[in-house]
Amino acid sequence: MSRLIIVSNRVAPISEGGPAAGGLAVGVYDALKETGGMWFGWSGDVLASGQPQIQLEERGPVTFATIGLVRRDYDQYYRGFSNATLWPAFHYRADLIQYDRHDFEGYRRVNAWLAQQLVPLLRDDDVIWVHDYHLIPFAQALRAAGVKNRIGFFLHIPFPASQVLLAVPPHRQLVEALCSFDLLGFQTEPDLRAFCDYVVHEAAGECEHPAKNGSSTIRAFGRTLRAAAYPIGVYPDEIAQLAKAGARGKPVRTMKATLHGRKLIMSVDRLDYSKGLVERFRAFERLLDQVPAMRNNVSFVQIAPPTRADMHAYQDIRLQLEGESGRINGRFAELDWTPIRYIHRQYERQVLAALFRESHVGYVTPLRDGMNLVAKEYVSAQDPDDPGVLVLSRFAGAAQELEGALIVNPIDIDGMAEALATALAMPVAERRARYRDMIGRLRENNVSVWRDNFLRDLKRSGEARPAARAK
Ligand code: GDG
Repeated sequence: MSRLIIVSNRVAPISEGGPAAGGLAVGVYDALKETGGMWFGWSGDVLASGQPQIQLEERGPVTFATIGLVRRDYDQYYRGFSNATLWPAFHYRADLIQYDRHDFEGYRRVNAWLAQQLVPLLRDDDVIWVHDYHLIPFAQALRAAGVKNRIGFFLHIPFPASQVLLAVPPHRQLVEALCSFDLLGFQTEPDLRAFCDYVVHEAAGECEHPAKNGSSTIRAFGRTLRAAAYPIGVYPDEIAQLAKAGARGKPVRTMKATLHGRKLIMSVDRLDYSKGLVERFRAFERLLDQVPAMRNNVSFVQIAPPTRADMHAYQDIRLQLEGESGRINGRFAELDWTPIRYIHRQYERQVLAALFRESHVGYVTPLRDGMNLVAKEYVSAQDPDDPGVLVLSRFAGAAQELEGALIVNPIDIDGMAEALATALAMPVAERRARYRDMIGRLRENNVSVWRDNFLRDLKRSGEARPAARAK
């Protein structure tokens, strides 16, 4: 069996039992344990001086290979091109795109350097799976170093419409770099279509879709490769267990006591401008405005742990949100009731799952999101007899699958307020029917299915390569 090599910007922190982060990290780690292999990426350390050295840590059949970044590389590759250019562009925020050609050079330089670090650790029949927008040029860099292995790429975030991608000055180099992979995985069919649209209309390439299921064939930049949508999933039964256990725990029981029987709306997101938090707060305010009976009868808990806090756009959204929650609470709070509990801190997975289970509404309304695992975790955590209702943005990849949610447009504040009112009043029979529909899909398409489908197609994709070389 070929070894699996996972390459991602960050390597999930591993404790004795496996990755602490859960979900995706566990899914990937399970595959690594099965075939043996390596997880390679940045350690998270930023070095003030000196030359970063690769650290190898063996855990049974899996090697964790991590390396630090020097300050300039962190600034250009991570804060710069990855997170100030690609992240806003790929989330349709052309207004927030910052571009500096030195950062793009740094991005390519770091990709090439990371690839050089990996090459001596590779064996001929290793299968390499690269993750996310930080590493778009990685296959090109490996190919330049003579690597002939199969290399796949999964994009966790949306692939933008061509007109938005064109705003990123080196858009053509990025798409050409993507075409150096053997298989491209996107979260949803619309993302795949957006990629094909660029290939056909901006790069004079071809995109051939299969008659039935299966991957599309892309011909562009002198290469032939495959591409398909692989919606990422969760382990729903594991989350349900976690939620049940957590609901018995002290933090959640104490929190529940403070509700005094009021209904609970729950949201959990990294504090990112793509997650639509400001619009979400305003829609909750609109609900209180328009339905006075809701006042003092519903509490909204928003957990939003910090992320990329050294970047301006993230400092801005934090200030804005602090302003909005203060304003809305100032307007509606009573001596015994705070409408919005906004918490800028991380919680344990088990506590989150239990809060999902105890709540009446899961309020997940990103402006754009590749998939949004919180939506899937929310549904998984529910009590089948008395499930909560998911209010979900149409712009989350998850909306393609979770048709049992109340689907909203996060720009439409009135529409979201109405959906909240509908969710809070929904009879149990309808809640159960919606839950059954969604949990069925989540079980069918869990994170193992996502991983196995991608790896199956990656192993097959090698068949397309000889033709590509002949061109
Ligand atoms: C990217 C794409 C895509 C959040 N707060 C805490 C915490 N979390 C966990 C959630 C969930 C994960 O972090 C967030 O995943 P999302 O999918 O919601 O969003 P991104 O971080 O933006 O992820 C996204 C994903 O990649 C996978 O492909 O779905 O579209 O943007 O698992 O539960 N976990 C803990 N404490 C917290 O306070 N323990």
